[in-house]
Amino acid sequence: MKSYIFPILILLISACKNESDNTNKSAKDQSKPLNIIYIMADDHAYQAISAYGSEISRLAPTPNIDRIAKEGALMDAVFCTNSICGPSRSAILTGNFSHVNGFYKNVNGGDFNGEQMTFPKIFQKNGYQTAVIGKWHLGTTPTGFDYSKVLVNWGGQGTYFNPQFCINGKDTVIETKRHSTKVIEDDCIEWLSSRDPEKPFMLLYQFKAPHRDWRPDSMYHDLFTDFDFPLPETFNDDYSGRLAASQNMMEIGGHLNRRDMKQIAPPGLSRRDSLRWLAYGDEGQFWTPNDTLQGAALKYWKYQTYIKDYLRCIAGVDRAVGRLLDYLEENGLSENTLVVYTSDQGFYLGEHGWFDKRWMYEESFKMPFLIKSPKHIKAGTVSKELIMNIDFGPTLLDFAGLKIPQGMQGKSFKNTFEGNGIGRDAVYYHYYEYPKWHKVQPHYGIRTERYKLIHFYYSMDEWELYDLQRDPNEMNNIYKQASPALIQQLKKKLEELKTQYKDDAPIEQMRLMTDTVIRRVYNEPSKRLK
Ligand code: SGN
Ligand code: CA
Repeated sequence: MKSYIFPILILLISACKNESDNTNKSAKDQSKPLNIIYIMADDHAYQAISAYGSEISRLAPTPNIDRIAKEGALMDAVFCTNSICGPSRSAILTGNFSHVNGFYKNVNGGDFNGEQMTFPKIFQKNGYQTAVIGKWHLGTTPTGFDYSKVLVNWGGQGTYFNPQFCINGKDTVIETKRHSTKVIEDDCIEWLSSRDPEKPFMLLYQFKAPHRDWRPDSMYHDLFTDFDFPLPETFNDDYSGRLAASQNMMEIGGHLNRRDMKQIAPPGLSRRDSLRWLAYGDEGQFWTPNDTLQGAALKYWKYQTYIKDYLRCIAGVDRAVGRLLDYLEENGLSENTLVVYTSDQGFYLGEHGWFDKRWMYEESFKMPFLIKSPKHIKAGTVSKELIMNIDFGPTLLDFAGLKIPQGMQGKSFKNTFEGNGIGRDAVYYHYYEYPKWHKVQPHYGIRTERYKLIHFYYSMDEWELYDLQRDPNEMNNIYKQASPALIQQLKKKLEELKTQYKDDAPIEQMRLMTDTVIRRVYNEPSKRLK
């Protein structure tokens, strides 16, 4: 009898022990702080991410970036508050609009004040290991990070080849072998591998690609050589009814320069003359690569050259994202790591005949945003919630269970994934930089689910109104035809948001913000290699 009882007892005890181990393990997992990886490309248009389903992306798919949406969510109405690099990045870091965080222009806009509250600082204070690797473009040394390795050459933009990085604000290194995307990819994996596994982490993983002048890694040169991309519907827009747009300097036909088109400067020129030769076209100067290419054929050639190089740069980014997702899986980190993929703003891929960004029109205003966190977000979620880039910081903090500081204007949208709305019926936008680069008139405006109202106020007084349901390409400015009741309702909302976000200074003061020259003090020369 005794001989039976003994093994049964052992079995019972070990079963109980296993159960308690499992409970402990899952309780431990539940209580483990969430890791965050925030991936941001530079100028990556949502049209060039296949999860968003555009025609272009069907021909140039991004299977790895798409995995994030497949395993998590695709956000389809995320907007930038000021659609250029530095201003978008500072809005994201601080959770505040440009006029509040102080960094509202890339050109003559000074440097980012790193003393203010940013979301990475809160992660750092709460025991997270924090790092930023890649593009930064804010002049001052990153604050709130245990480790930073950021691009510093070419005015902080960095270059695709021979990029220079500044490490922790001190040591500058130049990379002569690998393409910028590959260096950033390798550095992020290396940082993750050498972290303290006992502590949570928060990594900003920020590519230079696919920013102008679109120079892909040579391993992608053979992509897209056997077909051409279709032209967007609005490729030959004549800007009628839109005065500000008609004054732009970002046309595929008129403003792509020789460097963009990978022309080689004639031998024997001084460095200065060679740079000037390559920049020829920026101001609308006519040039053609040979005597025969003219008119529509020339514009077509420029478009194909541009879009193919742009998409080749994205192929590199997609590869890097795939490697990161694999790394997380192989190292048991997938379950407890939230991953975001976004871009600092949208971009024109020939729509309205353009490249670049800045306008409040959809292609540059809308940001791609894919997010996964298996514990919190149901795979395959698609959201149309109106989100702004100032919401990113608060949302990441909220997911990690950290307190959102009172001073942040953005709002967490975590509860979107719990089936609730965030209670917002319009987003607000304000762009300031003028005339360099690309001659986009300063403007502010609002977008609701259906309408967009824009005011160009700098050296004109022009209102534009679009019905996005009937006119998703924003070709018909209906401001003059719309019912007074609709205009009144939208202007009321605009005023409400201006007051709510404290952007209610008189127009003269706004113009002054455009005109004021704030010198860059910290910009990289001291950190740059000579
Ligand atoms: C550079 C580009 C511009 C671009 C700005 C801002 N010119 O100046 O075309 O709009 O950056 O880009 S280039 O000839 O130097 O490439 S941003 O992403 O930093 O906002
Ligand atoms: Ca950018």
